[in-house]
Amino acid sequence: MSQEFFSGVSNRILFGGLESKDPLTYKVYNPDRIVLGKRMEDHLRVAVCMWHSFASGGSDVFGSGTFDRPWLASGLDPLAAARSKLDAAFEFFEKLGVPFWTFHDRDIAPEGRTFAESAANLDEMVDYAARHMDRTGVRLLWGTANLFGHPRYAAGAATNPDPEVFAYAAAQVKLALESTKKLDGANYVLWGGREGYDTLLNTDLAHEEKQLARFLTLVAEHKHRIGFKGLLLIEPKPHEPTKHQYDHDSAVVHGFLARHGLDGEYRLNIEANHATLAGHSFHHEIAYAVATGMFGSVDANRGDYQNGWDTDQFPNSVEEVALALFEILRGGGLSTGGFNFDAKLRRQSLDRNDLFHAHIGGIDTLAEALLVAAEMVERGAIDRLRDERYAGWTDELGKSILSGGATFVDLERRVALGNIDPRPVSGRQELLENMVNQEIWTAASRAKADATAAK
Ligand code: XUL
Ligand code: CO
Repeated sequence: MSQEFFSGVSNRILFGGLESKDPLTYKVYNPDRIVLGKRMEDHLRVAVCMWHSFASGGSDVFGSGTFDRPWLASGLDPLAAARSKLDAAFEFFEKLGVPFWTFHDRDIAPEGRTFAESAANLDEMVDYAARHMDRTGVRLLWGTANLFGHPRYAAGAATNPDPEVFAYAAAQVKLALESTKKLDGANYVLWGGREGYDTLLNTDLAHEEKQLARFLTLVAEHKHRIGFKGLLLIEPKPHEPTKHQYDHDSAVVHGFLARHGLDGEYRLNIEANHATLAGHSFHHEIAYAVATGMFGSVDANRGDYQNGWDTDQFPNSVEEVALALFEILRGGGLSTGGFNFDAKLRRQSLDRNDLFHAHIGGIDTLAEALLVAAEMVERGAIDRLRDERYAGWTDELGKSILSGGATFVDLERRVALGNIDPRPVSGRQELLENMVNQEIWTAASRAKADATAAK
């Protein structure tokens, strides 16, 4: 048994219910609870990420790390430190009781002096992670490559003006994809780290589009060559680190993929704070992805209403997550995707145990939101109002328009005859908003009743 890093938490975090006074229990999340015929754990497929939670010491642009993370101490042998980091992470995953984890290649294995040395480090750490996964039963939701940290990627990876950087990025993604396959990952993610520009004055947009399309084609080709069965996911983000990121939002990525014949190969990984950075709601990005058949997975977090950057806080709004989950459930639920906590502690939350509090709160928020969304689906009242709005399209006129039978000439004739005289009807927005709130309040009072009954 390796060193215990979270000795302040001796047991696995269990469901305690709303009445529990112990902050180290779940108040709502109960993995085996059946919701719409499926276990809560299987609905949410929660994952903890390596980068924010284990590879970062809490530094920001104004100051150095503040977190108590012995596995990141300076002066350690890089591979020994990488092993300790994974030991700490798997101890945490196991105690938290989550089914999945996620990582970038460089989160788990240090970059070497040469590419060959980096590759050997990754190989060694992938084997080490595999042993932890076998021991704990924790599975890999997705792997990815860090194509933004090293100075060679300052001007982008696939969209770098230098083809040698493209080649280097390709080599790195090849190994990260193969590592993900080795660890039986459910998906592989591509977030466009520095694929974008800081100034148009030095940027050839048309050329960079061609490069990015070529890169994504090569990723898909390699996926098929090695027989990786997981989904390839692209994670949209509008800006940061570059002024303008090419994968701006779901609709832009979808359009790009369709333009290059790649929409059958990729799905979307939607991050809540990236949605709000793009001027959308999280709900919008999820709804767009579900509506177009492009939904894949979620990076769970939230932004700050006052800030224009990616604060990556843990989610705590039941309403925000419930609206997203409502769309996901209506679309048939998650398949290979999950809810990955791409979220970080505030710099002053420096205790190791703050990692538990952050994840427990985030997971309970997801769980409560799931109960609300399931109720919205089951009750069906919101769907009925929506269906009513579109009822005309099931009549003869609507059908003839959509089937292509009716031309402009036919439609003009019918309108001119005076048979068509549309009347505006209420969109009922406030009523619908009240219905969502009613589900939130009902779910909260039901949880209270459950807790009282259990006493
Ligand atoms: C950055 C971000 C990434 C991706 C994985 O904003 O979200 O951590 O999720 O590269
Ligand atoms: Co993310």
